[in-house]
Amino acid sequence: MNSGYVGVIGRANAGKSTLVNVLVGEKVAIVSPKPQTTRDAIMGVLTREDYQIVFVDTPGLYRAKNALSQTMMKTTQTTARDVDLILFVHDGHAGVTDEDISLMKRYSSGDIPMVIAYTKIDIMPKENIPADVKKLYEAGIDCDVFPVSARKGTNIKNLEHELAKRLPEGEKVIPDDIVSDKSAKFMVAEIMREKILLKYDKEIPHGVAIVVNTFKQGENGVWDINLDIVCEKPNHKAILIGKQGGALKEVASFARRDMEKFLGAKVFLTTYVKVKEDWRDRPDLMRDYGYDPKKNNS
Ligand SMILES: Nc1nc2c(ncn2[C@@H]2O[C@H](COP(=O)(O)OP(=O)(O)OP(=O)(O)O)[C@@H](O)[C@H]2O)c(=O)[nH]1
Ligand SMILES: [Mg+2]
Repeated sequence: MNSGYVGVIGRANAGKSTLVNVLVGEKVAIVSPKPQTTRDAIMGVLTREDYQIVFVDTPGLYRAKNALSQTMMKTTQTTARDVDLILFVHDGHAGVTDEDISLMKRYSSGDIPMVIAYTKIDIMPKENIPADVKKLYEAGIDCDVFPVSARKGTNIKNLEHELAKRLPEGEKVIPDDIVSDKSAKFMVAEIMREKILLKYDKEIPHGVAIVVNTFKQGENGVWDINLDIVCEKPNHKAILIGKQGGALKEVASFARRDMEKFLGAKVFLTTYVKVKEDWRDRPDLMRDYGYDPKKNNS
């Protein structure tokens, strides 16, 4: 059989996590319309009878403005060096810029083979596709390009087969029943962050970290989850909570519903908003929140 690791790389907001979720057939990574949604390398495993593809979703390429985004970029670079194949995800509906071309060149110039998923074709004129593919080819990018829509499922099966074909021959690297490398506790924190990304604007969601203090299932089957929503400024805290706690109540209720779906049981969720000024530039706090700046120094 063919098996191996596929690093999913591309600009922030390109649609990487959505594509990984669709390929894997389960939600392993959160998704939002805001850039820098994904902060970690997240594994999503697709096991079929005759191949296994281990996708590694990564933080989107973005100009780092603080220690957190620097750490995220390091995570992406480390992943890109340590996979069998790179799946470069490009947002087709955003057109092809010189910056896109230079990023594609950078990732296709090494020893690791690369293919391009040209995604979001459901929201763009189809006639732009051949022109963009030609532009990439003329710019010297010598990779196969697969136009897809993760949202509509267009061409996803074909992409899956093409990726499998390009992986080396070998045994499965991950046991059959494993879909992600992340714990349920991690996913619960991510679900909370996703709802915050969807509800709040500007810097607020980007400055949020989630710390899960309690995560245990009672004898009656109900999960008791207590978490801190850490933000960067007192005025962010006020906005997160909202008038008479209304905003937080709403966002927590959306999060609780998704957590219940994910855990398959009732959830009793309590949330607390805390302020830690500039935590995104403080390595000690970043480490406490799961974004260790030293982790990917290899
Ligand atoms: N119309 C359409 N929208 C899509 C498609 N794929 C992703 N999106 C949307 O694009 C936005 C970004 O998607 P994500 O999957 O979070 O993008 P990402 O590349 O993982 O982003 P980062 O983690 O921030 O780097 C979301 O609003 C998605 O719903 C697609 O095939 N079609
Ligand atoms: Mg993502």
